Amino acid sequence: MRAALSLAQRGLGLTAPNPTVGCVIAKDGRVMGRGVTQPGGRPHAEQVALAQARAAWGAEALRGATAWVTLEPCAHHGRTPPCADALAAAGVSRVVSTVEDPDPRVRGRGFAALRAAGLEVTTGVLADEALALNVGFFTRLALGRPHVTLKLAAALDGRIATASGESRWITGPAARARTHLMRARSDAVLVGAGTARTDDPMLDVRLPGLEGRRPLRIVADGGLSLSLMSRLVRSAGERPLLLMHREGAARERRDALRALGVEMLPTGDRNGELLLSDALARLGARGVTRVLCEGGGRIAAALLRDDLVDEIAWFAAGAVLGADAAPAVGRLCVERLANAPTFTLSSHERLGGDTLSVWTRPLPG
Ligand code: AOF
Ligand code: ZN
Repeated sequence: MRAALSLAQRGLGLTAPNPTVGCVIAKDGRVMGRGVTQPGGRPHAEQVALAQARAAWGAEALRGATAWVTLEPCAHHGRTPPCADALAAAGVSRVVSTVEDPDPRVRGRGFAALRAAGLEVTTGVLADEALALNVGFFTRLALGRPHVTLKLAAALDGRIATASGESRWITGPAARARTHLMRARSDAVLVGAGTARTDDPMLDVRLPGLEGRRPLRIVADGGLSLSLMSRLVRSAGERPLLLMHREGAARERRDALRALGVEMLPTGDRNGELLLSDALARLGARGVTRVLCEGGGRIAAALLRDDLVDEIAWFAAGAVLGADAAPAVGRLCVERLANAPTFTLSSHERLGGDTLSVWTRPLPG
């Protein structure tokens, strides 16, 4: 199952709105086929692994094999026939899996179909790892919006820029490379308008072997202040760019941005502040499952205030910048500790001279 999970991990950022699933088929101690959900979400992992096993060993050899699958095999007739039926028809005699697929078309029907066909089914193996891997898929199905990770790269006192506004680079190369890996595994990368203006970021993936990843780049830019000459806008032809803006933002500006290949997402607002929950629900509806928010302080605070942060990835550098520097998170107006957003430490590691701590919150329900 660990091998199947690490196969599945390769699909993160590529399979939305579908989950990324890994499948390993083995018999007599020998691996016969491996598969991972293909880019765009199809073919499913089981189909890929079955095809590989058949090509290498012949169809007959699959009789009596065991399939290790990181999510309940599907039971619905989508654009491809159900994986549960395909496993049974191939003669696989045992399926080992993790958790139920919460897609209303599946929800236990895959396991039931396998058992009805006479296969031995074991579930619950490495269930927590399987849930963590596809947390975007599970969050979207449960809440109708993508899973949101807030990335903060800050000094030891939580400041992200000096008093004069200098912010590059607080953390070192290992932390930056990890950020690029996190981008590659996300469906979308989000920043606020202030960060887009001061950093003029590209928000692309610059890691050997992963240059082809093109997560949707999003700027929360209520008044459409983003310069037409910014690197984000200038690269909108090759890498998708979406701007969340207030419904009343200037029409000429919208037309000019659209003409440059930028997609517009008109979003409701409360006293001029974009309703990020609405915008995220719209992103969920179009299939986005994993969003990485890279700041700055204002959008970080807005997301936290509206209870929209599922995970914080906290990169800490060994500098102290002091209260005259910009904070990683803007004003939250928390008066009582009991009302502060709280997270639980899920991992902590050293990255060169910096550290990365990942803090999470359980999915409601
Ligand atoms: C599997 N194996 O590798 C994946 C599954 O639109 P469709 O027909 O491709 O179905 C999408 C649903 O299939 C998705 O919501 C989830 O329930 C399941 N994904 N199932 O057996 C896979 N990716
Ligand atoms: Zn399937």
